[in-house]
Formats: sequence, C-alpha cells, structure tokens
Amino acid sequence: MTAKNGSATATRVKASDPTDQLPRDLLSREEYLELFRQLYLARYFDVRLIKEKKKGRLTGTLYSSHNQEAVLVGSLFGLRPNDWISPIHRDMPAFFMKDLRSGWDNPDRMGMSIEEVCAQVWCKVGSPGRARDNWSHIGKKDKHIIHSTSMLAGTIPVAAGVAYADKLDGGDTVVVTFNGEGSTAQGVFHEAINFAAVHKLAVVTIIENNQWAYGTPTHLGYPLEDYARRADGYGIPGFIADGQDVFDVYDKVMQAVAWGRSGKGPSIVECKTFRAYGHGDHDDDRAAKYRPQDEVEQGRSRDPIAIAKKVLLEKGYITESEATLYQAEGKSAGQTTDEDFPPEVVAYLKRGVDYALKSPAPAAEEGERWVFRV
Ligand SMILES: Cc1ncc(C[n+]2csc(CCOP(=O)(O)OP(=O)(O)O)c2C)c(N)n1
Ligand SMILES: [Mg+2]
Repeated sequence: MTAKNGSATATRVKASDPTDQLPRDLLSREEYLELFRQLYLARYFDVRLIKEKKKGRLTGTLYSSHNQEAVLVGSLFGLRPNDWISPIHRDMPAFFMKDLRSGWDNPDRMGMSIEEVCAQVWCKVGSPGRARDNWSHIGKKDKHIIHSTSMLAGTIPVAAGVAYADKLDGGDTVVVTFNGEGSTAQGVFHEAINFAAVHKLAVVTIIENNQWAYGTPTHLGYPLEDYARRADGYGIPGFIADGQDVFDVYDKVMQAVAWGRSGKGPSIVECKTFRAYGHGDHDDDRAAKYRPQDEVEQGRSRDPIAIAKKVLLEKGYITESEATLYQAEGKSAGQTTDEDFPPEVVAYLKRGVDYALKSPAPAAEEGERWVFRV
C-alpha cells in the first residue's frame, strides 16, 4: 500500500536487474541543478499566466500544472532529443520543456520554443494552432511532439502507432504519453496499451494521479489504490513514483524508458501528485467547495521545489544561503513575486510573453483555413 500523495516507491514488476544504482546516481551536480532550475521554470510559467490573466492581458481557460511540475520535469529530463512525447491539457509546459537539456536557447532543440507556446496561449499568428485555441491542441511532427487531443487517452493509440512505425524502421526511440488518472477509465486506454503490449512497443504511459478528474475523486474512478496496477492486466511493468519528488520521477521514468528502448515493450509509470487548483481556472471557485479544505492543504504541503531543494542541500550541491535566494515553494500564484524565481527563468518567460503580446492576431480570412466543405 502507498500513502495518497505520499512517498511511493514500489515497483510491481521488476524492470531491471536488481542493482543498488539508481538512474539519478549517474547525474552530475550540474544536471541536478538543471533539474531544479526547470522546476522553477515550469512553476513560473503557471504563475505568470495566472497573473497575466488577472491583469486582463490574457483571456481563455488556464489548466494549471502547479504542484505537478516534478512529473513533467522528471519525465522529460532523461529523454533523448529524438524520443516522442504526447502532452495533454495538464502539461502545457511540456511543449517547450521537451529537450530543454539541449540548450534553452538552442533553436535546433527538439521542442517548441517559448515564443511559440506563448503565441499559442495568446492566440496569435505565430501559434502552432493558428489562434484556433489558447491551450494544448497542438503538436509538432518535426520536433516529435504528438498532437494533443481533448479526447482523454486519445493520444495513446497514436503513440502506439508511432512506436510501431519506428520499430518497423529498426529504430529505438521511445514514446512517452502523459495522461490523468481519470483518463485510464477510457476504453481506448486499454485497447492502445494492450496493442502496445502484444507488439512490445516502446510506449511509456505516465499516469499523473492528481487525485481528481474534474470533480470526480479517485475512489469513484478506480477501485484500487494504485493506478500502476492497471499494468498487471497486460503483463507489463507498473512503476509508482512519488510525483512530488523530481528525482524519484526521473528514476522510475528512466527505468521504464530503458525497458522500452531495449525492446521489452510498454510500461506504466504512476506519479502520485495533487491538483493544486480547480480543473481549469473556470472551476477554481467550485473546486473550493467540492474538495475538503484539509485535503487540499495536505495535497499541497509537499511542494516539489521544496523537496528538490532539500535533496540539493543534503548533497551539498547548494549552500544554505543559496537555498534561501528564491522562495517560490508553498506559495500560490498571487503570493509570489518575480524575486521568488531565478532571474534567467523570469527573463525566459518574459521573452515569450513579449513576443506574444506584440504579435498580431491572424487575419480574419484565416478562419476558413483547414475548414473543409463537402
Ligand atoms: C473522452 C472524454 N471524456 C470526458 C472529457 C471531459 N474532460 C476533460 S478533462 C476531464 C478530467 C480529466 O481528469 P484526469 O484524466 O484525471 O486529468 P486531470 O485533468 O486531472 O489532469 C474530463 C472529464 C474529455 N475531454 N474526453
Ligand atoms: Mg486527475
């Protein structure tokens, strides 16, 4: 049994030979610090958009990933540039955080630019979706990002297809799909993972178990405690990660990725986390009523930035005074200031926001583009 949103380390099926060494043990001090910096970046993206909307400079619904940043950062960090991902509504930072390790400002890296993602959020001409939507209905084939869809779990069959094609071509890329725990009840979730298991496809299904699917709590969505047990039905590994601990997420996802890359097939990684706000910001007020206050306080008490900071301190990778420099942890968007984040993080987002604000909206005639008449 694992605690809800607590430290969870059990692996139901061993994916690798027993060894004392964890994937994180191979990371350098600089890589630890980069993981930490990326947590701030994902948090600041969220905070900044909420503030822009409050200022009246942004419209459209925001689906916050606040408190779930370790799932995104830890899952993406160890991927190769050519690996594929399929993010959904909860994972907006993933579009620009994919392959960030190849250089935040590297134009050739295999991820979207911060300018593109901000243009998408502001519905401007430079947006991948050409202003048809302000959020995650985007993808980019040449950057190996599968187009996101609103149909929950709908990208897993596409991921299986991509992995199948790559396998037929003799490749060894891995496809990582992101899904909420609620989406695991969809029929297509089972069909796609079953297909991937039968054909031993390198598909890693991340289940972001944030305890809520809109207004439905997990006990009304699944009768067992651990969603990783979905894996049992397909005979594939089901890992459980503490979704608040970026290093634990990294370890589990890297084991799943290694399993897939070596040709052994798909796996599931359940990351136990907690949704900080409403389903989207339109739901914030309702969520404050349908979720008990003490549950929310407990769910938000283990901030991924604070947990990573403690690890860095223990390892001697940062000093006590460096640890107090930026203090975004434990604060909701309205409680933070730019001083709570590293200046390079603030500057990076500013670049995207400035680009979006000064970009024009697409011409009205564009509305007919991609509209097909019969
Ligand atoms: C097939 C399908 N059914 C219902 C919806 C409406 N819907 C959108 S998000 C959502 C909740 C998703 O919960 P979960 O999968 O846990 O992801 P989370 O939002 O918690 O990250 C629902 C019911 C949908 N988009 N697609
Ligand atoms: Mg959920």
